[in-house]
Amino acid sequence: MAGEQLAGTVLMGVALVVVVAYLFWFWGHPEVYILILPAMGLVSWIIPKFPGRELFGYKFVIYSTLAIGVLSFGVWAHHMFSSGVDPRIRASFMAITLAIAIPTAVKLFNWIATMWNGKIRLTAPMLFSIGFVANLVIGGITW
Ligand SMILES: [Cu+2]
Repeated sequence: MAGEQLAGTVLMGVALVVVVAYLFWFWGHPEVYILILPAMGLVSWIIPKFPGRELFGYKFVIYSTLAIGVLSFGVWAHHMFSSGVDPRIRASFMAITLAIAIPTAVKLFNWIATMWNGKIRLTAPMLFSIGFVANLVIGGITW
C-alpha cells in the first residue's frame, strides 16, 4: 500500500511538472516573438536610413510582422515533443514552427536587399542593426 501511494505521488509529481511546462511554453513562446517584433521594427526603420533608401518590400515586411505575431501562438508545443505529444498534434505544431521561418526570412531578405550595393554610413545604430541581422542569420542556421 505504501509503495502504491509512493508511486502515485511520484506520478502526480511528474504529471504536474509536465502541466507546468505546458503552461510555461503556452505563455512563453508567443512572448519570445512578441519581444523580438519591436526590435525588428526598429531594425526595419534604421536599416534604410543609413544607405539613404526606402525599405525594400515595405508591405512584405509589415505583413511578415503580422504573420509572425499570429503564428507565434501556434509553435509552443514544439518544446513538449519529448514529453510524448500525440503525433497528429505534433505534426501541426511542427508545420507552424517551420512556417514561421518564412516571414522571418522575408524580413531578412528585405533588410539585406535594402542594404545591397548601398553606400552605407556605418554609424552605431547601423552597426547594431547589421549585427542584429547577422545574429538572426547565425541563430537561424544553427537552430
Ligand atoms: Cu521554441
